[in-house]
This record gives sequence, C-alpha cells and structure tokens, in this order.
Amino acid sequence: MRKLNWPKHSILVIAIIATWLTTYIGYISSFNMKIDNMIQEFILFLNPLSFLLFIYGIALFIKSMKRRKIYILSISVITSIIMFSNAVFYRFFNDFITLPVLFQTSNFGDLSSSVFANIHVWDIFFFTDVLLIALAMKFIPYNEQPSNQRKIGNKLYFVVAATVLMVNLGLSEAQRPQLLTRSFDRELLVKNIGAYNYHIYDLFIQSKTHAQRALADGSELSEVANYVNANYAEPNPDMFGVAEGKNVIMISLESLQNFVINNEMNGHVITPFLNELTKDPDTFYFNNFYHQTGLGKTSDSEFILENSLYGRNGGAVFFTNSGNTYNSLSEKLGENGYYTTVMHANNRSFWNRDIMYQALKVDKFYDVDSYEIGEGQAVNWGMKDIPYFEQSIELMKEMPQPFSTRMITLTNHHPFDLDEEDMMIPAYNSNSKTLNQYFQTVRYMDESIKVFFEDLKKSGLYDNSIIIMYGDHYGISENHNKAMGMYLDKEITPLDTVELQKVPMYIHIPGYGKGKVTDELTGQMDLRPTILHLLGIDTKEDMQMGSDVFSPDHEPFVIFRDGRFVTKDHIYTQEVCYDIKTREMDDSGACEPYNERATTELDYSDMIINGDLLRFTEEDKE
Ligand code: GP9
Ligand code: MN
Repeated sequence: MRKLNWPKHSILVIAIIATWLTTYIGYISSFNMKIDNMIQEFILFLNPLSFLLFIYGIALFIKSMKRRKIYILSISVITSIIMFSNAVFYRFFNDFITLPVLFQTSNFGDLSSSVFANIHVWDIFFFTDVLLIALAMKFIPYNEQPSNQRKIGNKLYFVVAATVLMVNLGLSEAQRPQLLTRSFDRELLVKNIGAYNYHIYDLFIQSKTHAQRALADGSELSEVANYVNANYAEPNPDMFGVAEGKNVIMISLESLQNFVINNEMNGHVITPFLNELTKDPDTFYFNNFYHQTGLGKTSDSEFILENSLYGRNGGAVFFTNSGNTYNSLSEKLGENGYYTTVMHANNRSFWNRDIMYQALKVDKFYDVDSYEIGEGQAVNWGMKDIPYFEQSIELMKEMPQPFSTRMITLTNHHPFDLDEEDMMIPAYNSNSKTLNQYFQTVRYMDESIKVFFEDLKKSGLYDNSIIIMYGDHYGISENHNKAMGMYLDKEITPLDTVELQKVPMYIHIPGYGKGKVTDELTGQMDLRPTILHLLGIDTKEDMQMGSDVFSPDHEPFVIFRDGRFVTKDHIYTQEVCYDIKTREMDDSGACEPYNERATTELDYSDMIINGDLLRFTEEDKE
C-alpha cells in the first residue's frame, strides 16, 4: 500500500467529525425532538461541536502519542456511552437523563429490567465513531513533529472552539430567551446547547444543590418550625370542612392578570364568564390576590400551591430541588384518601415536571400523551384550552373519587398567538403586539372555562367537586409599560407595577350560596392551607408559610420572591416604602418591621429547600 502523507492532527479531526456526526444522527434517529424551523435544525446540527472541540482539544496538550491516542479513544467511548444511555432512557421515559433520577431509581420501579428491555441491536450505531477512530489510529500515522508554531496553533484552535460555542449560544438565546437562567425544559436544553453541554450544566446545578444539602442538619428545622408555628392561623369554624370529601379541581390560569376582570377593551368585555362568576353566590372571588412566583413562572406557582413555600431565587426550584422531601398538598390529599393528579397537555419533561411530581407524590400526571390533538386543535405552545378541557373531563370521569387534579392551561401564553377562528374580540391598538393579542387570548381562555363548567355539569361531577382557579403569574411584563399605560390611561409607576402582579383567584363551591367578592389581601402562598381547611384537613403540624385566607387570624401581608411586599396600607418596592392610598413615599418607618419579616420568611423558606430540611420531619414520622 502506498504511504499517504496525512496532514498533522488528522486523527484528531477525524475523531471530532466522527463523534459529531454520530451524535447528530443519534439525535434525529433516537429522540423525538420537535424542530420548528431551519434555524433550530441548524442549532441541533451545530450543538455537539463546541463541546467536542474542547474535550478532544485537550489531546493537544498530551505529549506522548500513545497516551494521546488512548485519550481520544476514551473520549469517543464516553460520548458514545452518554448518547447510548440517553437513547435507552428516552425510549422508556421520553426524557433525557438527569442526575437525580440516577439516585431516585426506587421511584421508577424496576429500572434495570426495563433498561435491558429497551436496548436494541442497532444501538451499536452509537459506537460507530469509536470504530472509525480506532481504524484511523490503526492506519494513519500520528507523527507530530515538535514545532514552534504549535503554541500559536493551539491558541487558535481554542479560539475557534470558543467562537463555535458563542455562535451556538447566541442562536439559542435568540430562539429561546433565558434558556439557561430558567432552564425550563431538558428537551429544549438538549436541542439548543447539545446533549454533552446539557450534562455538564445538569452536573453543575445538581452538585450545587447537593453541597448545600450536605451541610444542613436537623437543628435548623426547629428554628424554622418556631417561626411557622408562631404564624399559624386557626381555621375559621364556619369554613372548615365545607367541602369535605369533595373532588378538588385546581385550575392554573396561564398568565391571567387581574386587571382584565370586570373590565373592557375598546368596548369589548374581555372575560364575560369570569365576570359573571364574580357575582355568583357559590363563588368567592379574591380581587386582591397576588402571584408570588420568580423565574420558575408556572412551575413556581405549582410549587407554591403544593408546598406553601417560596420558589428559589436564581432558578426554577422544579429543576434544582426535585430530589427533596416535601410535604406537598398532593401528598397530604393522598393521605386523606384522594387520588391526586395533574393534567397538562405539554411535554412531560417541561419544567422537570415528570421528576418533580414524584417528589410531590402526585399519583398520576396526564401529560401530552394522554390527549389527542386533532387537526386545528393546537396553537402557540400546544393544545388549545377548549379541546384540552373537553378531553380532560373524559379523563376525570375515569378517575377514582374523591380525586384532586391540578389543571394547567396553556393557550394564554406569550406570545399570545391565536387562530383566526378563535378570536372572539379584535386585538388592541397599542404599540405592543404582545398586549394587543393578550386581550384576545384572555377572551379565549374565558370561553374555555365556560365550556369546562358546562361540561363538568353535564358529566355529573360538578356537584361533588370544588373548583379553585388562580392566575399563575403575570402575562404582560414591564417591557410593555408604555402600551399598558395607554390601556390603563396612566403612567405606570413602580407602585403600579407591583399592583399589576395581582392575579384573579376564585373558589367555587357548588351549592354553597354564601360566596362573595372579597378584597382581603392574599397570595398564592395562602392557597395550600385554605384549600386543605375547606376540605376539613388540619394543617397545624405542617411546615407551610402561608395561612388560611378565611381564618380570622389571616394576616394581610404578601411577600414577593424578590423581596418586594404588600401590606394593608403599604407597598415596598425598589427599596422605597409607599402609602397605597396617597401613592406617595412614606418615610415614617412603617415598612421596616415588615421588611425584616419578609427577609426572615424568604430566608427560612430557602433554608428548608436548600437544606432539604423536610427530610428530617419524615424521619420523625417513621
Ligand atoms: C408549559 C407551561 C408554561 O408547560 O406551564 O410555562 P411558563 O412559561 O408560563 O412558565
Ligand atoms: Mn405560566
């Protein structure tokens, strides 16, 4: 055979290309990732490259040729194993591997046997790169002559690698803003930053959590418990148990803010059904109710409802602390004979729900696979709310009773796109397309709730259920203040911005007859104790930070995740205390005691979560 003169570093280049292509072909053949456009397709193709350039690039620093070859080959084996294990895992769980699942295997039943059942012969494909690299090593001489140019070459190499990473991140950020800070979905992460970078990211998040947990011990719990006990509000005897034994339907109203209720837009009623409901004798409507979510958005609202604890400051607690022990609303309902469920027609891994719901002891998660999305039944983020509600009722009929279900709506989500046939009112006419369309999707959501109530009555489940509905978080951010100001006919101040965080909350008890509109100041943290008390379930021993809104001792005080707060008379924002009535600054020190309490409460909540302190109460129980 004629001896070819292979260029320097041929083996390295072959290794990078072989693993890159194997990974990419692996992506498209073994994972069912939704790609919406050409840019996303390109990102998917590009995303393994930056990691591979870096990791294989380390070989350039290894002087011995033999070791260098061993290193390159080992990397190809490791990357192949990573892709192979993810593919097998995906067949079973429709999700990518995250570290907590490796430690939580008991939750998955007999994982090992299902793993074997999910290995296919053609999975050998994931090792194609290893084979190619081994062949290359056999036939191509890797003879690098030492030269002065080497250092410059190495530098240039890593500049290229960094550039590829930047281009990759730039494109991803444009497609999915806040991807890394919010880390909302494993599939999105893999699609954008690639499987390998995702695992590094996951390792980083999980080890941070792990370290904080390791440092905690049970002694901190008693300090928190003292605070919680001191703030416990006895249930109102008139309300305790009014809905005992009934099914509980909790509806998360996506991005619904309170300003649309009982309001019009250019002469069009925005929420006719929800407006009627405010006057309904079976309904309590809370018009002074705040969301308390942070970066975790919907998932934070779920977390707050389940635990009456705050989400985390710098990320989504659904991702960072899904391995914790909780004493969730679902767990508590389960202990009281309820079949507990969540219904949401989205990808199960979104917000890490599939993993977090196990920690929250939700019996069953009806995700997108439980629904049939027919032609024209999806828009924007996925299944439209009306068919979603219709199909959910059918699923509910099959549930053992009493059941609890948390229903998470989706259509009224940024960017508030809607099909023409679902637009029941025209768009608004401000400079913000987001706000303009918002009114239309809110109107659609209102219709979907009306349909839900009607169908629930037809199903026969209505009389034996209570329905709690609440907005999960804001829909219109401060970026749209100008348009919002035009709609509300005033300039939006920081004080208004706080008040715009009000979301509607309804408690509907069929046959109750004594409902009313109430302006009691309350927030999502109060939902858990309120609901449990309505069902006649005691919460005195629970580590929760909110209090029953019907209790005579309920304190009107709402703390935001970022430290802003609202009291009966004051709002504290941007480190300024405002008088709500006069709308002026109040420097009499009226906010100070509350400020201290707000900091303490947020700190205690963080302590519980970061230290996984509730695991110590579990130990007590045993
Ligand atoms: C997705 C839905 C929306 O499943 O809950 O999440 P959000 O972006 O509102 O947090
Ligand atoms: Mn949401």
